[in-house]
Amino acid sequence: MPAFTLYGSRGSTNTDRVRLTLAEGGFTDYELVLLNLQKGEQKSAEHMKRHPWGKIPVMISADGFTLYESRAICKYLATKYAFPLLPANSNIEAAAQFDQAQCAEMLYFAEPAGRIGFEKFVKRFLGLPPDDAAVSDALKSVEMYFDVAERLLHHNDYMAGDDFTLIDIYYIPLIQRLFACGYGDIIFSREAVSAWWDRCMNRPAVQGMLAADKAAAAAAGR
Ligand SMILES: N[C@@H](CCC(=O)N[C@@H](CS)C(=O)NCC(=O)O)C(=O)O
Repeated sequence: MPAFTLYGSRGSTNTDRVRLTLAEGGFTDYELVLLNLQKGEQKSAEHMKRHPWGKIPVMISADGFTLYESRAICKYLATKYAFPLLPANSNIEAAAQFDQAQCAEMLYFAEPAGRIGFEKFVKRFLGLPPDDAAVSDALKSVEMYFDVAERLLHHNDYMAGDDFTLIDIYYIPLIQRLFACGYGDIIFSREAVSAWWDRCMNRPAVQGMLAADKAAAAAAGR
């Protein structure tokens, strides 16, 4: 029996955040159950028992422990299986900087970047036109975000300090979504941000997962 089941969806940035964490930890003893969001499977009575807001991802351990919210799942798994992606608990300052970096990522980056992904990517699958005003507003916020990140990354190699952590993983799926929407220049036009992105993308586990996903999508004709 696998250690846990991860309920997710193909092409879900929040699911990919957890999958990247597992890939970085070299952890494969889990079952991935894919829900079809277009069919509304995340709102089924069965799934609503796992996630009170009817969303993915959710993980349920072999002994029934259930957890939702991608970042909480990533942190739980990294702690439980000792993935080297968290600051040492004994280093109170590093742990506080990690929390600070997580808040910045979640509130100042993921919120507007997620809006762009929804307007330009998800709506295409729903057959709906993007709200251009919402996109341009969110783009301004993301540009401003990376202006600040550019200054910070001149002093730190990674988003939470000197080491690659979960925080860097948290960015990857939504930045890839920005690339898919044609906004890669937000990253490439900033020297330190671009160098940080290369460091993240050149990690063997990240490369391996992205290559496998690309091959699977090509095989499925997506
Ligand atoms: N903050 C949540 C966001 C979860 C979320 O919005 N998931 C999306 C898929 S990426 C979803 O379930 N959408 C379907 C819906 O809201 O019905 C997390 O980090 O897990």
